[in-house]
Amino acid sequence: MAASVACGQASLSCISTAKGSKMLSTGIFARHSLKRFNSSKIQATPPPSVSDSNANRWRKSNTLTVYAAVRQLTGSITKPEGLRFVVVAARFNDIITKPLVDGALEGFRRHSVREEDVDVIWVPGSFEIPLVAQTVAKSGKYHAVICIGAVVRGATTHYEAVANSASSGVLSAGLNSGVPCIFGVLTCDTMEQAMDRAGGKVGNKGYEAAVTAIEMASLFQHHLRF
Ligand code: INI
Repeated sequence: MAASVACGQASLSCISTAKGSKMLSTGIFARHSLKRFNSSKIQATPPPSVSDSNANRWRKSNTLTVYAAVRQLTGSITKPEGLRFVVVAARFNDIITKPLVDGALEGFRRHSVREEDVDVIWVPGSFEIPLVAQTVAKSGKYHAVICIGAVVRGATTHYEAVANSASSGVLSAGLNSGVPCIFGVLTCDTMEQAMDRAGGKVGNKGYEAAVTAIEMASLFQHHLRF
């Protein structure tokens, strides 16, 4: 049983259909008037800013087919109870990695992860992250590992080697352990770009990594235990 719902940038939420089954809706879906064609097919009305001649194009590009009987599994970032995390951080370029770690800890705090459920391990450089990440991931003590480093092209000739080793190594750590290993290693051309992402104008990638870790840990804990 398929249903068409409007799809916008707003986050997904659930509504009930006439038959009581759950369907996904979006902010646009909620904001604009709805026509119910049958128990499962729903269409949103374009907002007033969309002209009549563009209305059909709007409907087409803002419509997502949702199958009411298909389960949509996703992790939660609002219920971190019982989840434990470890941050593996590189000291190299610590002018960048310290604020990234702070950002990650702030991300945990703001999402109600208790301080005692987070450990931080420091390693010399980003090249050392994957082995430690894999070791802690396999320990069974944590539900997700956050890897934090800063590889800056301008500062090294072996940028490619360190950056590639860190990214493929963190990927392997996750695949080999079955525990989410989140890639919070910045790979930037300049120090300025790195600073922009460590609490500067582009935000804090450590904070984002923490939120990703919570969602992935929750997804595995609640939906992927086969
Ligand atoms: N480590 C980093 O985390 N970032 C870098 O930019 C970097 N540079 O520029 O070389 C770096 N090098 C150290 C590397 O990670 C290892 O610690 C070292 O090679 C010893 O294995």
